[in-house]
Amino acid sequence: MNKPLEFTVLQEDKKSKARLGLLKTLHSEFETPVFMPVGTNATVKAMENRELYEIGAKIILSNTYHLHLRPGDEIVKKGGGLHKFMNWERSILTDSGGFQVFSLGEFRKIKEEGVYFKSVLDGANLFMGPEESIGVQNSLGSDIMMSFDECAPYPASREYVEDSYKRTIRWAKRGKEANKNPETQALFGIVQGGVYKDLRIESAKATVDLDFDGYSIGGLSVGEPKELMYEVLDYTPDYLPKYKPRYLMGVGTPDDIFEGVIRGVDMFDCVLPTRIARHGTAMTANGKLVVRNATYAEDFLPLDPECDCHVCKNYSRAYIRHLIKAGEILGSRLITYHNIYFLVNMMNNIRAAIRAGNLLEYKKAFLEKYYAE
Ligand code: PRF
Ligand code: ZN
Repeated sequence: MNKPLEFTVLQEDKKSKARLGLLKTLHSEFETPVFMPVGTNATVKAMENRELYEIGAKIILSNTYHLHLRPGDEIVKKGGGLHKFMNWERSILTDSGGFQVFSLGEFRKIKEEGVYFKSVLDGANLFMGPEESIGVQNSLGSDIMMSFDECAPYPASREYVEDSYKRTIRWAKRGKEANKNPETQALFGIVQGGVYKDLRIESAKATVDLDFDGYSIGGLSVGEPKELMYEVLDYTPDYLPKYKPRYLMGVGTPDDIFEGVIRGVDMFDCVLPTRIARHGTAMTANGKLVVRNATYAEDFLPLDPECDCHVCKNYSRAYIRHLIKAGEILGSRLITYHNIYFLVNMMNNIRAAIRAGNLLEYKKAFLEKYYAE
């Protein structure tokens, strides 16, 4: 049987659980830890693919739920699959829709067979279960698919979280059996269990028993204190196979990425850099910069003087502020480009630091500067 995904651990950090890895899918190969820009509607908002290539993004994330509702996975399939439809040559990871059904659904009812919900677009009554989710992801043809899961809210009772993680395991098994393309599309299992240590460990063990191509850690960054998330990340990776990729879902502030990397996480995604860009905020080595602010009206420096990106080499804060104030879409585009570059570059530096054996020093220096008052 051909393998849809190959993962090699190239080097392990001596002072933390961080690892440098090489991940190969049928569309691209790249080193990990990696940051995946979010392209929910088959587009990383405001970016053209050639710009993402130029930035160095090797894998993007897209959403089963959104593409199923619009334009419909049958249309994407007719268009030759998601890669061809959006003309993206590199890797694509698709989230299963489990999380999106919960965070976006108007009305939703969780049953053993799956989730009944109303479309946010036209109010139609819809259903998605593990077989449907994998079916849609098979039509999209993503390189890495996610199991259909339930992300319990925070806070949630032990009883609720226990029920929910156990159902997630049963759904993961059904989804794996429903996968029509195991030779071309990898499938990850998702560990849930909230912030209850024993439930997390049981969830991890049961998910690993089902044998997936990689493992996601879900149910975090849903409103719990950061310390609790780090605590879960302290032990969860120990129950996952060392030689398979680990993905921390929906996590992507610089501090959380560093905390995840030193605990053994390989993949991250977050809407933060693209979302704040559209509201006029840039990420810089010295922290967030609200370019919108009047302070920058006559500031002719680049967004981040330490950045080598195309935007920082060609445009000033004053100009970009003017674009944003005038409601010009180029303003959003330029900040989005820079913010994605910023995180992709941060990941490059993280991998270089693992290689050089000075990750903890780099982490300290980066975070002290980024979060300085
Ligand atoms: N499950 C899925 N997608 C997700 C999450 C999850 O728990 C999260 C939680 N941070 C983000 N995206 N399927
Ligand atoms: Zn820049």
